[in-house]
Amino acid sequence: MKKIETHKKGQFMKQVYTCFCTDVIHEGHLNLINEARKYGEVTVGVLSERAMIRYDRFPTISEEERMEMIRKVPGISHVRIQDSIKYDEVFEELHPDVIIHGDNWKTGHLSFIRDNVLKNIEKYGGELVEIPYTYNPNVKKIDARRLEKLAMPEFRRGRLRKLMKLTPVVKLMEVHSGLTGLIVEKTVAVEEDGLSQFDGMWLSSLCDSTDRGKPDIELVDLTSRMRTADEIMDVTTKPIVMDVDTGGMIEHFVYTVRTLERSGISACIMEDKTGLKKNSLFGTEVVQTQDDIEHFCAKIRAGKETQRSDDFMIIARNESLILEKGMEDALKRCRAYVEAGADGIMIHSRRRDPAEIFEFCDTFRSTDPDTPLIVVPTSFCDVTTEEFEKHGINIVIYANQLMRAAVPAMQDVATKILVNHRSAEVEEEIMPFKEIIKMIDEI
Ligand code: SPV
Ligand code: MG
Repeated sequence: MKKIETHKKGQFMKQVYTCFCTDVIHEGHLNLINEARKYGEVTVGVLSERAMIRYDRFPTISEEERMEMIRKVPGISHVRIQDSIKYDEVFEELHPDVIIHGDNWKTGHLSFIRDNVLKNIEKYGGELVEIPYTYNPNVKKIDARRLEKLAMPEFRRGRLRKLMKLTPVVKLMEVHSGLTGLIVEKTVAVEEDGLSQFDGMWLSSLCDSTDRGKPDIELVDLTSRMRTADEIMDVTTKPIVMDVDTGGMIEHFVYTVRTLERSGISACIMEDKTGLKKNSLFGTEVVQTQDDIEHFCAKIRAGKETQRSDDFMIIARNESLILEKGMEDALKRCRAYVEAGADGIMIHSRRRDPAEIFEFCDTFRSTDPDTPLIVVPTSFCDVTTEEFEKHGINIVIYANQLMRAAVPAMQDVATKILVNHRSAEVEEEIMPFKEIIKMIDEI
């Protein structure tokens, strides 16, 4: 595309570009715009919602509202959507003479974006202007308010449904404590095509029980499970999906639904088993009883009738493949669960080969294009999110990997300290004390 050139007092003005990824305009942004105006005509890119959720926080206002907010800032000539954290398209289309940005992107994962801008400047020409990032008490307060909104129960609860519209596959990671919550909240990976992070958290019954040294048999009661949820919610903002095992008796499940939705949990996943629940990955090695369709449907219906908000989801989890009841049984049951009001279907398998999962999803999708499908690829761990997307899967849950990573690391360190009669030998492999302190933000 041809470069835009604007005339001012008989001279061509330089084209200046900056990208905003914010819900609030504060003095830092105004500073940046004032600085940008000194170089020429200013275009502001508004990072799309789709790109924002991969790179930063979930936006608290809509894309259109963010565009409108920026249009109102004096001194800006053009506002456009930037649909990727990478600037390639911006350079191809606008050929900006100047890119202006705060200097906070020189370190950490944000340096990926800076490197991408420098590569584009090498290819297309242009100049990078970096101005000191404004981070005073006022800006800090605005930032804190934004975080507070994200953590509020009503806002957090509705995010799962919003996420399913924004991203092809929602990625949830297991949490079982405030600390694991922080890890899922803050981990950002640098990939070839940009940055990525987990969309939300899975409050696994297995890991919540294991963390307490208890078996995964519905022994840890709702009050204790909610205590874990509260600790996680205290320090995070991402949406939470709660594993509610069998949901218990219908008369009890309705109370569970109220408790979960009021506290800001986005969804619960309830499995179609009854009696003494055992972990699904035991399969047929232990006695596990499947609920009958009518009773499980009645439980779903009771939950749906009880919930007060529109955004809370009750997801039905089917165990037919786990219990070797066959594909027909799985499909028949899941269709009945959707009919009863389930907001999504989790189909489980304990085979390494994903063939039965794919067959289920393809067949289910051929008659039901909309109901969200959820999988837990603990056994079929070779499958990537891109492959799941091709089979119409909407949510992927990494259900226990943080717990499984932590246990052998702790066992190894404990053994080495015993063997060496001191801790010097493990110092190299454990996190420096100063770093662990820095992980935790103080209010
Ligand atoms: C959990 O994480 O507790 C689950 C998934 O229910 S599974 O362990 O595969 O049954
Ligand atoms: Mg479980």
